[in-house]
Amino acid sequence: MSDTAAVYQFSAAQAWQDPQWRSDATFGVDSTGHITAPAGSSPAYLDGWVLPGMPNLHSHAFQRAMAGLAERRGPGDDSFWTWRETMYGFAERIDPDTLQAIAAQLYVEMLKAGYTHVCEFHYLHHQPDGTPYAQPEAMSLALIEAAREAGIALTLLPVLYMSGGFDGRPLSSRQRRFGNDVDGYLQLLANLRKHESHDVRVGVALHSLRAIPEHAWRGVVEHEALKNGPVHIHIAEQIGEVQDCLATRGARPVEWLLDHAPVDYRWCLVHATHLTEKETTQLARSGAVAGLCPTTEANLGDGLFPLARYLQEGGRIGIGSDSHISISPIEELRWLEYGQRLSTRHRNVAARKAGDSVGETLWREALKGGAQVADLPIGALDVGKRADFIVLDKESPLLAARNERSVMDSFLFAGNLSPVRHVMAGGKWVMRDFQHRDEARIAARYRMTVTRLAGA
Ligand code: NGQ
Ligand code: ZN
Repeated sequence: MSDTAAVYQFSAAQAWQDPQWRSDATFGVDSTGHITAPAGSSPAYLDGWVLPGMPNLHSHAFQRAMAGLAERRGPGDDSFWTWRETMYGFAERIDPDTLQAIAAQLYVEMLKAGYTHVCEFHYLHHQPDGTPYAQPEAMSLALIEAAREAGIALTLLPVLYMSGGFDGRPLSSRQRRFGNDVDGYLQLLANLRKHESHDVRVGVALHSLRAIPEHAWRGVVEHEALKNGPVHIHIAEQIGEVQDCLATRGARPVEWLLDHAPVDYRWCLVHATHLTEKETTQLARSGAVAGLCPTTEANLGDGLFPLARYLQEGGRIGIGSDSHISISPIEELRWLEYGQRLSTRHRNVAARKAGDSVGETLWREALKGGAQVADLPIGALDVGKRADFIVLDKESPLLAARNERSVMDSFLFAGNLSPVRHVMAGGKWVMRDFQHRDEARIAARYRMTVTRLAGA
């Protein structure tokens, strides 16, 4: 079979081909897992609503295993920073095998929820005391292996992490395993790029302005071999970070970044919660993507992103499940909109003009922004894109009597039982009839692993 031989032909009852549903859609899938033009042979019928799978643009896989373990009140005022201490304590116990077991389970759950791709913002590089593993990229390889087991596309973003605060202080003992100097980091990237494939892309991540000394980031972002790839960074998530940045650099985090770095379509600014109106407009016009993680941002008490103004200025967004307190593109998008309704006391905030559907607007924008910073051909049911799609259950009572105008809003706002019935990722059926192809084995290994972690 040649590389371009069609291995599937489909026709779909209804397929989302931006900007609308099409009832006559037909397409093929080749042996590399990409969409081709239909080739005429009798197609298999996809009896349901067919949507491009959602890219998840921000994940720290290991945090899934501590979801729900930081919801009990501590001795003082709980905050992002006290949660971070709990998280650091948990991170110390993760090794390559436990990481693979946790990540594979997480990625199965993502696929079942409708994510067909994940950007892994990965900073647990070394052993807990900071010593490299015998194979220095062992933790990254565990993530690649987990993605392969689950069948999800991966943009692996090894993270550069150098200092413990804006004042340039060294890493704390609990941060040592995150650290690399620029040369070590570039070597890690070079080693990992050998593992790139149709399913795996490697990009750059800078942990945050507080973790990268001013002199260091340029050598990475402007490095010849990395010049065209994505660059992700956490930014302006917490007020404390804004204040520290003002105190040490005389500017707010996003203001500083826009002034000093070549922020453009390659960049994903994760959270970007605390923005002035000027920053909001400038970020929107930069072409970068705001990486919004509404359930984590709510869980950690971050604040609300100024969505209405940002979209009005043409800003690009994508969604991430970040700490994995929830794994559901529906819930991320729903809370993105609900946060705005609660704070502005208006409805249908994300929709741009009269007649627009909020559900369609959000799904469409998150597909586009996620694909942009994933650096893989995803996010649309078009020829040449990865065959990454989900089929909503046409038997679901939720979708009864829904049509092209209403189905996306019912899917996003009204469902608590997910109607995602089948999932194809990279041309392979990873979920059929609500069942992932390897979910029993992966879940059993996950249970054993977290039970062992809990006893350790
Ligand atoms: C992280 N997570 O790197 O896992 C961060 C917390 C930090 C979120 N910000 C640690 N959601 O920002 O220093
Ligand atoms: Zn994060």
